[in-house]
Amino acid sequence: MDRGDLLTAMKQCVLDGDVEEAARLAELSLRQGVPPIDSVEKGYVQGINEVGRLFEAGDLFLPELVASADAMKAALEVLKPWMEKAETGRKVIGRIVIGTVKGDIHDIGKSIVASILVANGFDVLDLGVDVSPAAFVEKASEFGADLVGLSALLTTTMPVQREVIKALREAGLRDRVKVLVGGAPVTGRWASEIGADGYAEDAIRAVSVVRGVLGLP
Ligand code: B1M
Repeated sequence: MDRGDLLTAMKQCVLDGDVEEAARLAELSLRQGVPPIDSVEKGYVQGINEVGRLFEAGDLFLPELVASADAMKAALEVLKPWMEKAETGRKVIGRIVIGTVKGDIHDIGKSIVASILVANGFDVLDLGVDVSPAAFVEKASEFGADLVGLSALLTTTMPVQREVIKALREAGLRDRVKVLVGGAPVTGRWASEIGADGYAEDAIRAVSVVRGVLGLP
């Protein structure tokens, strides 16, 4: 299968919610030397974005959305170690605590961002989903984080990003812990409005934004 066909098949298996096929294609892409981030962004993500559009239009329902997310996650499980391995052997250049904010269980994008940051030399503590402001504060302090990354996929959970920033300020951590926000509904304008230090549209951009925010060369 050539690379174009492989990426198309990746998109299709997410649309079909086909978990086995998603994992099989991920293995195949590794054998064929396709960079894992290309498989994710140019293959599987195209499928889940299309699923989102169909769901919004009412042409697809929650069980199908769940099946597609499961297929996406099966592929990520295969690709994650390879994404994180891409640039190993470098020293740790920063410590990051990341999570999806309280009330929100979307974790696919956040996990991709976490893996790409690991691959680029950051020590990343992933708190998972539905993380409260208090938990972000506690873990950022314990971990000695330079930056906290907040993912939100729902318009209703975006305000929790602001609450985390407030909680960091109240805990006296805000002057030494930077904040990056992201997630499909989040914008640069929103980031400025809530006083975040940075916003990244996708995982690749997150790396350069984090480097900039932390003043790394
Ligand atoms: Co949900 N969902 N969902 N969902 N879901 C959306 C977000 C939605 C836009 C779909 C739609 O209607 N078109 C809609 C939100 C509408 C809104 O808020 N206005 C929606 C809804 C309504 C819901 C439920 C309420 C549905 C229901 O129950 N009736 C429910 C809410 C549950 C909850 O969180 N409380 C729900 C549930 C689910 C599933 C569980 C079925 C599943 C998630 C499974 C999982 O994550 N484990 C799911 C999915 C899969 C989606 C869509 C289709 C895809 C999300 C995704 O994984 N995208 C989504 C539609 C969409 O976003 N287009 C949708 C792929 C991923 C790679 O992209 O997450 O955007 P993304 O991440 C990108 C960038 O945004 C960025 O980098 C990533 C990689 O490039 N990024 C960051 C993300 N986080 C970042 C953090 C950073 C920096 C960059 O720094 C810290």
